[in-house]
Amino acid sequence: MKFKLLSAGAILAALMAIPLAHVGIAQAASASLTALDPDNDGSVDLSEAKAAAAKVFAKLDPDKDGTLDAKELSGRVDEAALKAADPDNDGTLDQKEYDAIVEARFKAADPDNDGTLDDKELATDAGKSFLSLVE
Ligand SMILES: [Ca+2]
Ligand SMILES: [Ca+2]
Ligand SMILES: [Ca+2]
Ligand SMILES: [Ca+2]
Repeated sequence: MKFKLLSAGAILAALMAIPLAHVGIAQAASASLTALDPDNDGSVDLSEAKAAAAKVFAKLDPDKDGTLDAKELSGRVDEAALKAADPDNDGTLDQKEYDAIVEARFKAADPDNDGTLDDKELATDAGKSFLSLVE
């Protein structure tokens, strides 16, 4: 009888551990990753990054002229990076130019080169510099 009670307790503990384990996994993913990972596979691929970048681009472009000037970029891209990313040299980034920086920073943040960024990669300096463009 005592043994049965213990087993019931053990089963109960096991049952309770399952949802707790799930919560643990959910909490392990950063808010940044969760927001950038609509397919919920635990990493950001380039198409998810570009979709997020397009949303940020629209948000940063209140005058809707299709380009971001230094003011609209508000520190997300510093002067040197803006120059480097602005081959037509008009002092602003259009969506294509913005995408190109996003892609370059995505690749820089992906040292294992598997085409996705996991939470660990997002937490690096390169990962943060990528995040500054997509959130
Ligand atoms: Ca994903
Ligand atoms: Ca604009
Ligand atoms: Ca330009
Ligand atoms: Ca990776």
